[in-house]
Amino acid sequence: MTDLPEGFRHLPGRFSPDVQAALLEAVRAVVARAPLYVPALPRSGKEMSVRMTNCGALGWVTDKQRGYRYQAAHPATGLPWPPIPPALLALWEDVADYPHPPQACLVNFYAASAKMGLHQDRDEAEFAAPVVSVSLGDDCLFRIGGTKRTDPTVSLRLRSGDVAVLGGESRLAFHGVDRIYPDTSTLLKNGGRINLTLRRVTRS
Ligand code: MD3
Ligand code: FE
Repeated sequence: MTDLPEGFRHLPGRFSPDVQAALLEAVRAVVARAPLYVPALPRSGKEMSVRMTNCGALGWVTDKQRGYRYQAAHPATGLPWPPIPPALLALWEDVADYPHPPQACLVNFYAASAKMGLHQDRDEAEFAAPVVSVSLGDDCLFRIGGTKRTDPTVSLRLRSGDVAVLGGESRLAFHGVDRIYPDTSTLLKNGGRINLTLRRVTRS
């Protein structure tokens, strides 16, 4: 039994079902303008199982040729990312304890079989800002460890409406999504899980 890393905060049920439905509509509007795409790992070109898009001034993208990076345009359409929905900017103000607004909001879509391997988020230049995550739809099994890949990990279930704040030591903790629990939420008509992560990318 290991402790959660310092600076990790889990806010279960931070959003009511009504607000979750409103956030989902905002995400659908983002996806209509910035379609989900299939990210690929650098060098190997292996496709990830999670589908992604972004909103905000900058978006996190990855492909075989150019690898992990932030950029201002959608990789397929070449258009700027849509703005971050006001309700998510308000959440950041409420929980981030950081004096500047988020620059990027990564939208991850998980079908029932999708997962995300253990990794660190280190493509940002600013680690003093937390990452703020919102879960919508089916539950997942989330795992978080320490700042070394071999550190012990703890698993917890993230549910629709939960928020997680990854600040302090936890900002550089290894983490991943081991599985989705199908049919655990009725929010998404066809099932699956959406995770939104709000981030600061550049140093202020
Ligand atoms: C811990 N997303 O987008 S959210 C990611 O559920 C990512 O889609 C997962 O890992 C998902 O990079 C996990 C919770 C989360 C987000 C960012 C973190 C945990 C984190 C950054 C540092 C440490
Ligand atoms: Fe991550």
